[in-house]
Amino acid sequence: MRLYDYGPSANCFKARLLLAQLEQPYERVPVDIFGGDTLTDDFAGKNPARSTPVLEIDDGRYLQESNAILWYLAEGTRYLPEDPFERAHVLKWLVLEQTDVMPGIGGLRFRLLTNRWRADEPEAVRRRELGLGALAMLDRHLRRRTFAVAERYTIADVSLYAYTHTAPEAGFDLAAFPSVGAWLARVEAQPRFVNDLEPYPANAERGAGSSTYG
Ligand SMILES: N[C@@H](CCC(=O)N[C@@H](CS)C(=O)NCC(=O)O)C(=O)O
Repeated sequence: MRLYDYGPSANCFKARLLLAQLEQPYERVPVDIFGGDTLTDDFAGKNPARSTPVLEIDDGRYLQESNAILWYLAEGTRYLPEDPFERAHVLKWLVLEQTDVMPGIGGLRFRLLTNRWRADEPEAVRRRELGLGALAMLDRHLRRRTFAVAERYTIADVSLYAYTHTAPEAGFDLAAFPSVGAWLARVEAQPRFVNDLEPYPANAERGAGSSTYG
């Protein structure tokens, strides 16, 4: 198994975290997004959307999209429930992670940290509203729950954790969301938890590299 992977991407970190918790051996293939690696025809052959992560399974087939990768890896393990209703709830959170958490927290954080946006420009303000809404939704949900679904740690938590824990770097104050803070600590206490998310390198700065982000 191979993971085409960018160290500072929390979408990639989701896959790395679950692979570590599953104790699944794999080869990590670094993709330098801002060095132009996702712009090549070779990479488009692996993922037409030109994004990381991409999982290559042992028969040579490719799987794209972080949450689809989590689902595939977790199937048949304790990290994905068997009950159809609980599975549907896991799927619900994987969808909300992509529609609200990733753009509202992760996308904002990336553009602020790499000087693509100022915090007061309209698109940053819009994303901040989305992120605040996502944190409020999670906080309400976690007020009386241990984990996102079925009162146990699942890939819904892996996925939601990835960008939620970076919220302070996007300017959010997690003290306003105490249930989220307590849940982040519960995730971090899980067996074989590892946070290997890397900082953005110099070539990720606006104008410094060559990528789909300009
Ligand atoms: N929906 C995708 C988003 C993946 C994504 O945006 N990946 C970024 C890094 S966080 C990427 O590889 N971008 C490279 C590019 O667009 O050139 C997923 O969850 O896997």
